[in-house]
Amino acid sequence: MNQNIHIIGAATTFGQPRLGVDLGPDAIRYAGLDKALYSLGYTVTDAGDIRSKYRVNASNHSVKNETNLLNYKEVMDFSLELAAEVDNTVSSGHFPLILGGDHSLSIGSLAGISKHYEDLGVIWYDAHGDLNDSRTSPSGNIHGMPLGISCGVGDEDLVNLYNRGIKVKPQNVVLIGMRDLDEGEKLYIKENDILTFTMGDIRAKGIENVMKEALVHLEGRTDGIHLSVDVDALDPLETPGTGTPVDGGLSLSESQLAMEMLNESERITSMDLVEVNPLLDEKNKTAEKAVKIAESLFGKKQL
Ligand code: EXY
Ligand code: MN
Ligand code: MN
Ligand code: MN
Repeated sequence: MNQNIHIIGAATTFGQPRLGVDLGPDAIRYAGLDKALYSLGYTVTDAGDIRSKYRVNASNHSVKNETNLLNYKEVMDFSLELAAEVDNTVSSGHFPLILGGDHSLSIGSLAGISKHYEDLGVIWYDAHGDLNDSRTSPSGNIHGMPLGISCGVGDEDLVNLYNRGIKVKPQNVVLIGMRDLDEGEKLYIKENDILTFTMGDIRAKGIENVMKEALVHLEGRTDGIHLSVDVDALDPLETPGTGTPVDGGLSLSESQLAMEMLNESERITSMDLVEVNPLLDEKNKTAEKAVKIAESLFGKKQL
């Protein structure tokens, strides 16, 4: 594992309608992220937050463009800024740890990271596929679209953001924790043969076997793996402070085991940790779980 971690706060809320997710990066910091990683022996630097130059207010939030995309300009500008910061982080040899913020931030993080890899793998640990485009999306919320956009589907300017062309090949993607997929997403997964582990699969096989299969699938075909953890992958009993909770999710302990296995693989080259919304939380519990997930990825073992 890269011993130099660079934390980037991606304080965006424009990918979805619930205010407060832009406070996620500080909530995770206050839960002790820096100290936890430092204690594991890493060098940790923190870029502070990238914050939209647009202020959220009733007239600019949740405005649709002509193609069913909410807060399009805000998401576009933010993604460009984040992509540049992440690109610089990888160029300087650091591990980018991007704290969210809503999941639309992955448009920017993947745009910046993918410049450095020929065949980037992506593990998408989430209750949702985030594979919609403006036609399939039931909501118009761009946080339901970042993986689709990164795979080359949807709005042309978002797809070609920062560097032209697709950022991730669908065959290099693994979905884990799925339990809320829209019809268009299911079709896209099927047509592109994306390796998908639903909660049903995880209950049947166990998380250990699922992670083994995921790593075997990405072996050989990828030259780096980006891990995108949406805290709503966990059950809402564990992580209530998030905007789109779905019952029947992963436990903390299963997630820690999954992260430990990724640590042991030594294949993870960047990470997003997203959708922590302290305004929806119980005493910062969700941010505390997010810190535990990060600790496990960076090598802390459960007893
Ligand atoms: N699939 C739904 C939509 O596109 O609106 C819900 C998406 C929620 C996305 C969350 C963050 O992972
Ligand atoms: Mn998500
Ligand atoms: Mn590339
Ligand atoms: Mn989600």
